[in-house]
Formats: sequence, C-alpha cells, structure tokens
Amino acid sequence: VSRPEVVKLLRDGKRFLLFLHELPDGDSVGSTLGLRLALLRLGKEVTVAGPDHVPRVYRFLPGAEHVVLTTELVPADWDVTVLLDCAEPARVKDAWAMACAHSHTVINIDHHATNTMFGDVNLVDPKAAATAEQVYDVLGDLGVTVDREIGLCLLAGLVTDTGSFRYENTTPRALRVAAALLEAGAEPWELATRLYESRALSGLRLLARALQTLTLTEDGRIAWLVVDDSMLAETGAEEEETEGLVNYPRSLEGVEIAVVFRVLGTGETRVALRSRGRADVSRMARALGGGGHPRAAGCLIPGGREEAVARVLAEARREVPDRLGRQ
Ligand SMILES: [Mn+2]
Repeated sequence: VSRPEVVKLLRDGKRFLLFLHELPDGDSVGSTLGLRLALLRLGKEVTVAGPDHVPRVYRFLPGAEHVVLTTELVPADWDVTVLLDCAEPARVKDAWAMACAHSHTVINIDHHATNTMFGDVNLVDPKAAATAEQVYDVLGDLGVTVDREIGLCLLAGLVTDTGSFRYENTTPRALRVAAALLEAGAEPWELATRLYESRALSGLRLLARALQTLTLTEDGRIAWLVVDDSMLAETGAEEEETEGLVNYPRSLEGVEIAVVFRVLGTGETRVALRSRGRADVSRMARALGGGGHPRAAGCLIPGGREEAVARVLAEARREVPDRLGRQ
C-alpha cells in the first residue's frame, strides 16, 4: 500500500482524469466525485468520465452533472489518470487505451481482493469497506478539509458498499470514517431519502415482474431471478433499475447464494452474485471469467438464459454442495 506515493502524485499533478467504472455503483460515483471535489479545492483541473451514464439515483451527488461519457472524451494531456473501485482496467472499457496513451501516470485506488495491480501506482486494500474509505484517508494526508459536499459523496460510497452498514465489511474503521463524514456535515437522512426512498415507479414494477421468476434449488440454498429485455420494455424500467434486485433472493431465509441473470439482447447474460455465510462468490465469478468480492461479484456469460443458469448453478454447487454432498 503506497499512500504517500499517491498523495505526492495528487499534490504535484495539474491535470487529472478520473474514471467511473462501467455500470457505476454508489462507491464508484461517490469515491470519484469526492476525490474530484478535493482536487478542485486544490486548484487542479479535473475531468471525470465513465463508459456509462451516472445512474439517476446518484445524480444528486455534487459534481454528477459534470461526468462525461468516455465516448465523448476529447484526448488531452493528463498528468494523472485515477481509476477508482476498478479491479481491472476492463472496467472502464475502451477508455483504458486512451488513458494509457494520453496520461503520464495511472493511479489505481481500489478495495477488491481480485485487483490486478494494473496501475503505475496501486493503492489496493481489500480490508477497506469501500473505495470511499480509502479516498477519505488520502484526503487526510493531502490536507484537504472534508466539507459537507465531499462528505456526502464519500458517505454515499460507504453506505452503498456496506449495504447501509449491514454487510461483513462493516468494520469499526468504516463506522469511524462515517462518523467523521457526519461531523463534516453529511446528513444520513438526506442520503437515505435519495438512495432508498426516491424510486421510480417503473423500478418497483420491474421488481414485481422479476419476482415472478424467483426459483430456488431443492435445498433452498441457492435462489435466482431472471430479467430480460421484455421485462424492461413491459415496465418501462431503465437498465440501472436492475441494480439491487439480487438483494431480494438474498433476503430469503436459508439462501446462501443469490443470483440475478440479466439476459441481454446481445445473446450474453450478465450475472450478479451475492452470498451469505461461507460461500465465496468471487471465486465463482473468477471461474466464469468475472470478478468481485467474496460476498458480491459478477460475470458475463457468453450465452442465453439456459446456458447461464446451468453454468452458474454448477459453480454455485461447488460452493454449497447439497446435503448428499452432490455438486
Ligand atoms: Mn467498492
């Protein structure tokens, strides 16, 4: 862990390019916008880009309106590119090549155990609850005072990555950082209202439709939902409203592995994996060409619904064999 090196690069650089990862989650958006604000306070030039739009639910975060799509990014001469919350450069898709060609140094700030250490400088700490927690430490070393706006961004990262401080990554350290962010003026009720009580009706209708597909293995330890394009069309839901659906099968008593299969029009299936107990879904995801955390991971299967369900179930059975020991 090379925090002093990261701090020096942030202090010395003038022009920065920060990346959100594809289908950005609260930690990607929160940690990146928090770092953006801090760099602006230091008088730096900062561009934030991502392969996808910022999901509607995170657009209240300060600076979200300044995020540009990587396809619209005009190459410039960047001193430093920072990838946050990205286990591998593929998370920023084609923009990686541009970053390599047009920036002097790449910093990798992340907390995924599967991180490939792709940066020139890597600040990777799987013990951090969220990348936002790592950014908080960096800002402390940089001497940037965390204000309400930065606090709101970083708290969004911490709250979403810990499942509102319910998951295993909820450490005393994460709660101490959260306390400091509250002291800086971030309001937890504001965040909760924006994140969890501002749903679009289409999202709730998609949930109702997706729950009709709920399936469990005979032993009740693996549960999954399937979402396809027709369900989005029927309900008028956006792609981003499929995020979080996996928490519903995961909430069933006795379920150890929960899965959402997002069957895409391209013939591929995007798989979201969550676990409780001993099961390690990052191992499953890696075996299927993806990655993530032990409790939250994902992959893309080159195949439709049946193929994806069969392959994922085979891997899931390795993690939670049924009572006869069958995989
Ligand atoms: Mn994260």
